[in-house]
Amino acid sequence: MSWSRFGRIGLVAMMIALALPAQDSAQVKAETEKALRHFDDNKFGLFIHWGLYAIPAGEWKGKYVRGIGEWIMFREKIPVTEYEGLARQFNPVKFNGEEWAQLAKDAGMKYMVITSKHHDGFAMFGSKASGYNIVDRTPFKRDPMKDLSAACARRGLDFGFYYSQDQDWHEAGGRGNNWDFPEKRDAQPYLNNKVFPQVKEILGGYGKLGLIWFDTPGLLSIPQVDSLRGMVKQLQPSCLINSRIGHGRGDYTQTGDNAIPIQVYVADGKWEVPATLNDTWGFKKNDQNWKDPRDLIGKLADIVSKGGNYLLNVGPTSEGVIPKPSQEILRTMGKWLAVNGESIYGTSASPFMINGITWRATAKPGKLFIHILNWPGRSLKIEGLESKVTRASLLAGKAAVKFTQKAGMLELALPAKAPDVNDTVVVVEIADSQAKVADGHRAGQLPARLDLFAWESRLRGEEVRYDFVTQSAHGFRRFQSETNMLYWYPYKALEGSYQVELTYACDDAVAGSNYRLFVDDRSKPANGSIEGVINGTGGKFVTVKLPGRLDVTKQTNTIAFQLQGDDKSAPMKLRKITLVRP
Ligand code: FHN
Repeated sequence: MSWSRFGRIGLVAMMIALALPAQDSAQVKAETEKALRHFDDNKFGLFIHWGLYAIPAGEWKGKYVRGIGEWIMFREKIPVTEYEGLARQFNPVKFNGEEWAQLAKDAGMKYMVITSKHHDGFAMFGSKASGYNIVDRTPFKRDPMKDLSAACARRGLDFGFYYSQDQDWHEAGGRGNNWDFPEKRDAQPYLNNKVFPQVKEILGGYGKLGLIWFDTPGLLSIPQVDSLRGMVKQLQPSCLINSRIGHGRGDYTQTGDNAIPIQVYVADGKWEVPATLNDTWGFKKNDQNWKDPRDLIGKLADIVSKGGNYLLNVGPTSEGVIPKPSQEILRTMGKWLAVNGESIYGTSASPFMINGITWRATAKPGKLFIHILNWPGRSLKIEGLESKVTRASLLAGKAAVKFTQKAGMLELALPAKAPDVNDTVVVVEIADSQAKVADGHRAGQLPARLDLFAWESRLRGEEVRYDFVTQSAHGFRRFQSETNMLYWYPYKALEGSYQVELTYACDDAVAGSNYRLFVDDRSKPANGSIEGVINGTGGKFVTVKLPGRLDVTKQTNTIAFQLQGDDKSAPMKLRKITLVRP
């Protein structure tokens, strides 16, 4: 056999070997699967973004900096020598690990993930691998992660670390800082000298970790990612790894930021939504756009009903204080969970396809929990349940709920007003262990007309807001960066070609902007868009048929809506888009 032929075969074989995930041992597989079941039962966790960026807190040299607060070094191209100076000011004298862990507990959260090193390269733990850390470079001089991990353990909360394994704006070998380090980077020395040693430190110094939350894997190679995974699993086999380690080497899928799949999503196993309470991860003193607890409790039910976990973020100040509005929101969620937690923890995904925002379902053997998010009035009709209903009752207070069930239609008799405007849960007991649902109504199927409400979208931008009264989003201002948009996330659920209807309201005085509704699958420029003009509606909600088609594929990452050109019609109120199969 000639060398060239052997060479080619050998090269292909090597490429296949490199592309295949390095195999976990049987022990690692077993520990990972057990940890995933526990993670799935947990459902709800606290994310914490805490670092030097809490000092500028969204402002640099007297100027407000748009966008997420922890990216200020990048957005303002702050030189390393200047940004490092923040460490000398960082002295979180009000930090109290017991209080932070208790807040997570009071919120009904079961795990915590905190930034050990974000993209700015600064370690928030005592690191021997890099002197650029909170113990060696700040007046605080101690490791807050020791307190926090111990406080979580005392409360039975799983503890995990966020770690940015590729972006590092402090190091020449890290990715992202081309204003101090314009030359081409070689990642390997950076991995060998900082990433691997630091990940080993966080795995060895803070007890049993529930997970390591890697982020923005960027340009790391498959062997580099495999080395990272291998080290984690060798040191703590039960430590879960999220998909942002890269190259499909995670144990569970990390959705996009604030990105919720629009249907039940179980095809790829376990997943988790990282989400903010306002518009930033790291503290910004001017970001007071706090989400309504009703929105967040509804999102928790929505995510869990689709098979996911909810990782909700706080950004503490440079003094070590979690902003009061964040605390209040989380405690409100905790109060709801204290009464309704049975409908969240340890449940499985809805057996029904999803269409609309009136209700969601979670399940346990012999039971369905119907989460009523938008009160329908004196009755709620649920089509397609074939299992016999034996009893219905309010989860809070246990009062019986009258119902009828005939010809595949379950009708629940409801009080005139919602007992709990955040989410009223009705327990529907059924004769089967697993609910039987009629064809055409099952999770994984789609209706001929699918409503995608603004509430189900990610509101991206600092001006766009959701209004519960009109069930619509408004504030579609346009900016160079962080322009205001809505994103819906198919996550493989929507393949097809659709006509689209738009339901919106727009005062005549502000009508006239152009809009664009488009699909984006990242791999190439948006591969399908519908454009038109926002016409006046006299301020009333109307539904209009849009020209053209929207083609959604398995690769489609988002369906997006934005104004384009000018933003005169920014105050328009968008309630929903409807995808119509022709
Ligand atoms: O760039 C980071 C960002 O700062 C933040 O940490 C989020 C959290 O999911 N992750 C990356 C952006 O997706």
